[in-house]
Amino acid sequence: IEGNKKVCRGALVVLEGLDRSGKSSQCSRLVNYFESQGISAELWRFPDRNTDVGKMISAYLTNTSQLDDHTIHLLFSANRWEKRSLMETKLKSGTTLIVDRYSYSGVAFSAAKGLDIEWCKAPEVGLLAPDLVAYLDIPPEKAAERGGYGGERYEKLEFQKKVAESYKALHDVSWKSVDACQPIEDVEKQLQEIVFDCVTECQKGKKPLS
Ligand code: T5A
Ligand code: NA
Repeated sequence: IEGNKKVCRGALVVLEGLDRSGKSSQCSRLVNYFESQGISAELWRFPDRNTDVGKMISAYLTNTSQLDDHTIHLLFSANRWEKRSLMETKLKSGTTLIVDRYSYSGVAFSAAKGLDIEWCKAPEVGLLAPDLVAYLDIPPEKAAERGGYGGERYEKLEFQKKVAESYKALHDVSWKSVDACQPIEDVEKQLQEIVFDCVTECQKGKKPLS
């Protein structure tokens, strides 16, 4: 006999934006906020540099290895696929996941190199769909001023301008944009409101996980 246990799942929340838009800062603030509200939440990030695939990605990003553009694209995607089932288990057990970059980074960065956007999207099909995508909106020039770019492969103004264009092409009405040029606490407040609404919707169990 199937039980009729009430489903109370976690929300899959994704933060996207250019390098230095403030994603990592805001992701940790969000997790702290939800924990203070008694809501179970975890911080996730892609690339996850700890797996074998993640180590290959990290070597590429730090310019210690060279890879064909298609190859690195598929590795970024594989890095999400290797975490998919754990992601599903966590969400079903009621944990909200605050994810620092996801498929949109994968598509936006590879498309910025000139790869066909439909080709870029294909390996992402079948990954879990986010309940919310929050976009930290900042002009590339402003982002470049923040703390200085490190030495990683994509941290160059000209390339970030192209990434901004690809993000624009991916943006749909369901995305929530936040002005990432505001003081860090103001961005935090706005994100809290947007994300809290999404988390409570998911907890009611009305939105199936897809
Ligand atoms: N990538 C990623 C792909 O090509 N394909 C993929 O599929 C994926 C998943 C690594 C690279 O990989 C690419 C994209 C990236 O180029 P990463 O490891 O996420 O991705 O990159 P990081 O270098 O860790 O992080 P970012 O550069 O993206 O920075 P964040 O997380 O956006 O910004 P954050 O929070 O670290 O803040 C940056 C600085 O700004 C300050 C912070 O204190 C910090 O100094 N700051 C603010 N200053 C003023 N006002 C505010 N509101 C501020 N918010 C933050
Ligand atoms: Na980051």
